[in-house]
Amino acid sequence: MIFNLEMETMAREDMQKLQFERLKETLQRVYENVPFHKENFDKAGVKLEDIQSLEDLQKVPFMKKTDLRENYPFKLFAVEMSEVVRIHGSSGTKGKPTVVGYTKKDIENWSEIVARALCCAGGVPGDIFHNAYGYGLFTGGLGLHYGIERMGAVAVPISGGNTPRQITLIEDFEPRGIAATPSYTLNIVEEMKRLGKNPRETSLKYGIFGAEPWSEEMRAQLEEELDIKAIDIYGLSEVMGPGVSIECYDAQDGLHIAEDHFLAEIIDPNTGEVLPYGQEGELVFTSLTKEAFPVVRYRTGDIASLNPEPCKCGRTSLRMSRIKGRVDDMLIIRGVNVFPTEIESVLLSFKQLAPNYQVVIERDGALDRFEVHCEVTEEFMNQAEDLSASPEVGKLLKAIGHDMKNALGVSVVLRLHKPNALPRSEGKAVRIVDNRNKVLA
Ligand code: DLL
Repeated sequence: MIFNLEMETMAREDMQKLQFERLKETLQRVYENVPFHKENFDKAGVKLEDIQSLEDLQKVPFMKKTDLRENYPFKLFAVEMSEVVRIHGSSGTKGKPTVVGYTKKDIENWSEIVARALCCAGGVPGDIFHNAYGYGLFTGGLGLHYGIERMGAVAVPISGGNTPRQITLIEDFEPRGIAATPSYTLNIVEEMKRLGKNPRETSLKYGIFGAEPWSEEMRAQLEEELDIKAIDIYGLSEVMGPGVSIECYDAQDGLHIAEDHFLAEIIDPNTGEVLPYGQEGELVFTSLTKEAFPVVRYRTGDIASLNPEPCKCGRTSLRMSRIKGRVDDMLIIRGVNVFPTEIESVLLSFKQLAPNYQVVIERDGALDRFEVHCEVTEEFMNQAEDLSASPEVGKLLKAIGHDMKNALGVSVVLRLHKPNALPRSEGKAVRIVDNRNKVLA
């Protein structure tokens, strides 16, 4: 182990003391340097002296994604541009992109956070590491890259796409670790099989998967197909990028938060009230060390819960559950709340289905109609021959429908497709297609 685990194994009171010291510094820095934060404090009637404990942070108003858009591009930066060495951001599919910045020190901290995360996930110095996250404004590629180098491993900066070449390089370079979105990794697996190769026979031992919601069933499938440990890594550009939290190789039981850098809260997304450990709600983060782009009570939109129990790996850090989904991606089907990951769990328990699906929402008069589109595997297709007529298909649809109803509490309309009929992603998979406001040409 190249890092001492001091920060990850600290007694909780000591960690909370450290967090409080860093919180005070952060709040002072943003109050003095970012008009948005000063206004937020002043409007809420909160003074810096009012924050005398970690709990007092609850007096401070939240920050939301819209605040980033309204302050586009650099108005939330807390340092002069001359101190900024890197910019990242979102693709901006909904209006203006969101932009974040890093100082030299921020990049050093982030690299160390990711290196620590990789060690937690089973990485060791000397590993060759295949990094198939996209390089660019997205934080996945470069975020992982700097951490791989900082750990003392060899980064293969392949980025996303060109799947046959990914496979060639995995064969030739013999990496021990791989990082990509879970959905893209399954596309690589699919392509390997198409090329007549056995994905279980690669040199890979562990995979660092995140950037999109994924289920336990998806983990089981990745581990089985590639004969690796599939580790969940979480992060978001607003807070830093990948590495905010990660599972450990030993337990794979919740994601350890890098608490010396990020303070986590869970709130009720409707009322904003802070919820106790164990309860599910929206994750909120405050950065504790960031210089260029500090965030204070940033509402992530991600649904999870927190667990303060020490882990069997020896770490004492707060763990967050796997992300169930995003608040905005929650589907309300006849009054029942459903996340795409819950649909995924049911679909992936059927061996006849490929791990690729989309939920399509259409407007049907005054009502919304939800259709779950999924693909059958090549094997099933060979057996069934014709998807519209085969009795096998009828049986399969009935069985999936039954399990969906049991798991979700509502029945959904299922549409089966031939293998490879649905679009594949090279990064984050698009699981929800919302056609309700589509203007027909
Ligand atoms: O996706 C950072 C990242 C890169 C994380 C590589 C992990 C690996 P953004 O593009 O800003 O940053 O998107 C952040 O992606 O709010 C979640 O909704 C989702 N997300 C990220 N990691 C996970 C995960 C990167 N492990 C948004 N499970 C977040 C579920 C995740 N959702």
